[in-house]
Amino acid sequence: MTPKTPSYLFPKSFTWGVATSSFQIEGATQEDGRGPSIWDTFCQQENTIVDHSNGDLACDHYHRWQEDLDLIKSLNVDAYRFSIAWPRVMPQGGGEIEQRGLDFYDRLVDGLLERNIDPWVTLYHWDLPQALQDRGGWVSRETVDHFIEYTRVVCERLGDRVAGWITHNEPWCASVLGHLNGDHAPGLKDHYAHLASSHHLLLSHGLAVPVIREIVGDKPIGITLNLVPSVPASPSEADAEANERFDGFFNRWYLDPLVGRGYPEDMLKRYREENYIDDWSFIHEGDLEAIAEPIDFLGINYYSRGIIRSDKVTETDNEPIEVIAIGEHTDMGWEVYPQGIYDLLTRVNADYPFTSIYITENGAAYATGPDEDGQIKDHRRESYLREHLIACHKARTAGVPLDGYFAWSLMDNFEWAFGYGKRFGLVYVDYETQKRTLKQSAQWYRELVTSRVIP
Ligand code: IFM
Repeated sequence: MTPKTPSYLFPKSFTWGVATSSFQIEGATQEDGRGPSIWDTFCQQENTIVDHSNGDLACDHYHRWQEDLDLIKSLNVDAYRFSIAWPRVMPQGGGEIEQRGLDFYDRLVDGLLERNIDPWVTLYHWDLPQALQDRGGWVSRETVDHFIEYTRVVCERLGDRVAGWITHNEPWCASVLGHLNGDHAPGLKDHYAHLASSHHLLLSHGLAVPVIREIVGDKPIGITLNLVPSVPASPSEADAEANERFDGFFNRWYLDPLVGRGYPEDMLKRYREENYIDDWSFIHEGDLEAIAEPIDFLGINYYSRGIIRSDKVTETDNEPIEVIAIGEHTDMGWEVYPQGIYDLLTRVNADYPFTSIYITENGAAYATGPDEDGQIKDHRRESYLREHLIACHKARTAGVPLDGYFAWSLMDNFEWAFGYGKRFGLVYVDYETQKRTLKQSAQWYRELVTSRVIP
């Protein structure tokens, strides 16, 4: 008898979605009263974006949103995760509210509901108003207060219709890439800025949760972390230690305080021993309790794993970095490692008490464009998604409360410091004409979400 091919069926209640973020797709950076964000400023600086591009036009989603919602509808997904551009809603970060900015998101939310798609909102996906950066940005505690003010404004306007709320996207990126190695806006390279910003991002999350809850009621509220499962490159003690440190630096620094464990002791000890910073006064009494405000779900973004070597450390901060030496890679240079999403999900579930988990991003950059017939045969993306989803299915079978999956990304877009060269979309964007074309992976994804079985 030939063995039966396993069937990977997901329940009806499982949420299937696609994701984007404001700065990466909207364009229209100077329209309808939007204030500048730190990414507008960063793009204007020299040697920040590899192709010297910016977000001025991006995917022109601000004008083409109806067409884009039709595209999402054509994928048959349950949900769309997008972020709100803070400087569109509050151009100065606080105080004055720009109604035209709020109106845009109001129309977007209604447009989704008309198409029977659940809107999932991320409040902060890195486009901080420049006016707040001028006063210290996330290094300053004042930004926490403004985030709460902004959160309230958005929830009061959209809270009756949004299905799920995410406070922050990937605070590791905002604090480390933005404040420690300078690859992202605001481009700082400073130890104090790294830790103070990470603390203020987490604090603003914790303080925002009850505010959101008070306004939106029982809708799910969470935060999204980019997590990297890692292994030592060799059995040496030094690599094992580097791996432990990497895990503390990348994963536990964000996970532990969210569940009331405070910052990891081993990391605090290391930072103290190395005199990493000498002023910890940014942590006030009560902050750790505030960060640990219970949430309804944890959002996880997974792309690849880390293989850690003690002799490979980052220039600015002596942190171990992952060495990717084996296997197939995406255009980002990231190893394709589907087992990692299983390892990560089961580890988070074993070590932390989250009762619901969503994969809020997963996907791959491949530049595949249209062939002579105009077809985009992105087999590698389809296979990447398929293998990762099989691993997600296995994680569910192993008891992980994984309740949904959002593919990154709906369409090709501005990939931060890499500009427009890295294409993560299920939908191909011709940046000259702004024409959108479904890739083969999009058609595969539609089949999956329609049948709820991995094809
Ligand atoms: O494009 C980004 C997204 O903004 C945040 N998560 C990772 C993606 C791919 O790098």
